[in-house]
Amino acid sequence: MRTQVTSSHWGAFEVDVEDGRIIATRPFAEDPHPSAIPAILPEAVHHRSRIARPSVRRGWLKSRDRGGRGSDDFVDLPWDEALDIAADELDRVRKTHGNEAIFGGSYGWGSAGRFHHAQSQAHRFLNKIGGYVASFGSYSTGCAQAIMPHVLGGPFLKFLYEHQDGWETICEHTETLVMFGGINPKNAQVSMGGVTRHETAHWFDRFAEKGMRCINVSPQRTDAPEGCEWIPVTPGSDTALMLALAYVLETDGLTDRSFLDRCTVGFDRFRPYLMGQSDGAPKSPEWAAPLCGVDAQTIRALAHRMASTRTLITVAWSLQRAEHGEQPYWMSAVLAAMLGQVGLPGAGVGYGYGAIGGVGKSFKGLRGMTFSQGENPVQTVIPVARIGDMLRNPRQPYDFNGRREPYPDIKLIYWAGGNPFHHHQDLNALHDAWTRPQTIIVHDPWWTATAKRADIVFPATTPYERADIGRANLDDYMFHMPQLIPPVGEARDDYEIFAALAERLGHGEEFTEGRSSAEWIELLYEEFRGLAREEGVDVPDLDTLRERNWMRLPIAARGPNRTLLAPFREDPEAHPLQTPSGRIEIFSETIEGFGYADCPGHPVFLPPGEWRGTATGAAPLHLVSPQPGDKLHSQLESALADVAGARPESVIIHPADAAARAITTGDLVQVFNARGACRARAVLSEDILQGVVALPTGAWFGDPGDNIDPHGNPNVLTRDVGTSRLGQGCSAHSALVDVAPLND
Ligand SMILES: Nc1nc2c(c(=O)[nH]1)N[C@H]1C(S)=C(S)[C@@H](COP(=O)(O)OP(=O)(O)OC[C@H]3O[C@@H](n4cnc5c(=O)[nH]c(N)nc54)[C@H](O)[C@@H]3O)O[C@H]1N2
Ligand SMILES: Nc1nc2c(c(=O)[nH]1)N[C@H]1C(S)=C(S)[C@@H](COP(=O)(O)OP(=O)(O)OC[C@H]3O[C@@H](n4cnc5c(=O)[nH]c(N)nc54)[C@H](O)[C@@H]3O)O[C@H]1N2
Ligand SMILES: [Mo]
Repeated sequence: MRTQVTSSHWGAFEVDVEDGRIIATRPFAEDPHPSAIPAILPEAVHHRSRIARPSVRRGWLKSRDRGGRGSDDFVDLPWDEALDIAADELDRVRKTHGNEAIFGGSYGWGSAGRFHHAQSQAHRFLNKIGGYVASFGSYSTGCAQAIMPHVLGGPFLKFLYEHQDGWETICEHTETLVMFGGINPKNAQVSMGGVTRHETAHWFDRFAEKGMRCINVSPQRTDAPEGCEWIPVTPGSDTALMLALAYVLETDGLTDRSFLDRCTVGFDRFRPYLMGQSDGAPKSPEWAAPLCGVDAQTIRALAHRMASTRTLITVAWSLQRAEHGEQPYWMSAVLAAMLGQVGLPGAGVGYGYGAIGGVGKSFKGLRGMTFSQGENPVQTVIPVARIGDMLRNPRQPYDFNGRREPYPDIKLIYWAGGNPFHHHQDLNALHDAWTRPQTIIVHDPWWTATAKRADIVFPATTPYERADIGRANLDDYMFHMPQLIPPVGEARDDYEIFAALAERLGHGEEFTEGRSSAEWIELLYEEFRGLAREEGVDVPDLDTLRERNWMRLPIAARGPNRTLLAPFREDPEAHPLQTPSGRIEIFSETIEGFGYADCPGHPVFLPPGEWRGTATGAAPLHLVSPQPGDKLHSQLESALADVAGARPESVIIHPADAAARAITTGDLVQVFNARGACRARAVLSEDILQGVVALPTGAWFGDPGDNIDPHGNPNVLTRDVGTSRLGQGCSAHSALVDVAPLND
């Protein structure tokens, strides 16, 4: 038996290997709160749901049929034959319809590892063969990435990862932490590319010792660690609550006028709306209370507390993964500006603490170790969550952040490293839209719902079957991720698959530049080493790292560090924001100029199409579909689903809502609305607001014949609409459903 360490999106862990099989995993010794996710790895990696061989769908192979996706069987083919077929098809499509007919956004998390990053591999390959239609943003923060540059300037992700206050700063200075959507250590288990030391829970212990007041404003108590106060709030109503807090500041003389004058523009254009002069509705606590479910007295007391103490407002990403998700993001910045504490350590506003483990950590940035994707000759880009819309409406115009463009007419979809039949909303509608392209090619290690709905499927290796380097910008460890086992079945690395296709299409040399993956890793690593040296960080050579398996980089910031917007606060003339005015934009002429009713020139409360305010007898409950605690998205699901009693997935429901439906804990239920239905197992809890149910994402979507999804995938229920014409993000958290008992 041999034991080595590897890294993953959910952290580092030790792996025991015997006779070419992973037999056990154990926590990494330096991780104070290791994730339990890797425990299922031995079962998952060797699971019967692994794709054994290249597979081509029978109906497509015979007659280019498009209707049988998801129900047809597959023909196993030798690699060379399957690669020939895929290359011929790519060539046919690019010659007949142009590369604008190839959608290669290929969104998804895939696996960690600097070189074998499936999405980058796919993009590089498609660029080399003439380009592809790309996608912008993410399901995580797509809407925020569109709205926040108008408000605070700068790429939003740079703010988030490089400038926001670190945990040390918060611990030292913050007195009141107001968390819209909570800060959940369950989600902080993972981080893009890896998080080695899981520390979020530990920071909350420190906050408690210090006597910091931590207030979780969320439909679920469990969205923040135990010991935090809980203000239950109706999903989709946070902007109303923030407006009422702003109203109290303004009417009780607590607005920081001098900060607004120095550092913001447009308060005078916003104030008439806040005070109700422009629409006859003062945004008072009495106005907000019935909308958000928080009583007026609580709102007043919270506003006073926020104005009289060092207060940090944090907003979870989930709030913008909802219809009109632009508004709570914009309004939280306005509220922070009115409090006048923006730019002070431990105060102001921050986004996505706890969403992933890396947010709040501060490290010296090190560049390098990215596999170049090259240039995309095709200019067409769609907002990532509009894929269903795109497939349904070829050549039809749509709006996005001030531009109006037609959707491309897609004939071929290429996906490697993502699972759209996990991540997209309204999966039954996506299944129908998915019949429109002529050809779908997918790489995945497992027979996911997406692989099952493809025409050509290539089995990809997992990270345990190839060597790589593990390193993330939000982490201070670096790993040589060894090849632990031989490829399972006939799986090949994404790189090998793309190299073979590029070769057949006459671009082999451009794709590989004559290098094997080992040579690429060596090259990327040496580049990184050189750049690190320039930053004064010594990194050993690759052989040494391979020998050591892992190392900690001396890049952690010491002591209280980073404060968001401190130089700007100090001197807004000398350090302007990258907004048109150089200030925080409470009113945006740019956005006003777009003329969007669903995102006007200043923040407003716009109720979602589906929320408690529009609840009907047919769909009376608000569904939130958070990330799963036991895994990353849909990954490792096939093995988890084997555990007795694990599926269908659990739905959390308030005891009063359950009683009205004669449901008790453990009952098999169906969750349903006009878009679809899924099975679930009821869990009664007082920790969720009455009228709301929570069903995590990640259960594998079933087969086309199922009229009720067997495992509990919430995306059969969610609505496929953009957040607004501005952000066009994903609106997963805005959906109404009902729940009913089922016979077991
Ligand atoms: N209802 C609802 N839906 C949501 C959300 C929500 O909150 N609610 N959240 C959204 C968010 S924020 C996100 S980020 C998405 C996540 O959606 P995805 O990122 O698409 O989900 P994953 O399950 O991580 O998909 C990764 C796929 O890559 C495969 N894979 C892993 N390693 C490799 C590899 O080396 N090569 C190849 N070829 N494949 C590999 C895995 O097997 C898996 O099928 O879901 C979104 N969907
Ligand atoms: N274990 C694990 N961790 C993960 C992931 C995973 O799959 N598994 N995925 C990662 C990814 S890709 C992402 S993007 C992040 C996502 O991180 P987040 O966006 O923060 O996470 P969610 O789980 O979607 O939502 C968090 C909570 O928001 C609350 N919520 C929903 N709607 C509203 C609302 O309108 N108002 C308020 N106040 N609260 C609301 C819900 O109760 C929900 O539990 O998580 C990351 N972390
Ligand atoms: Mo995400």
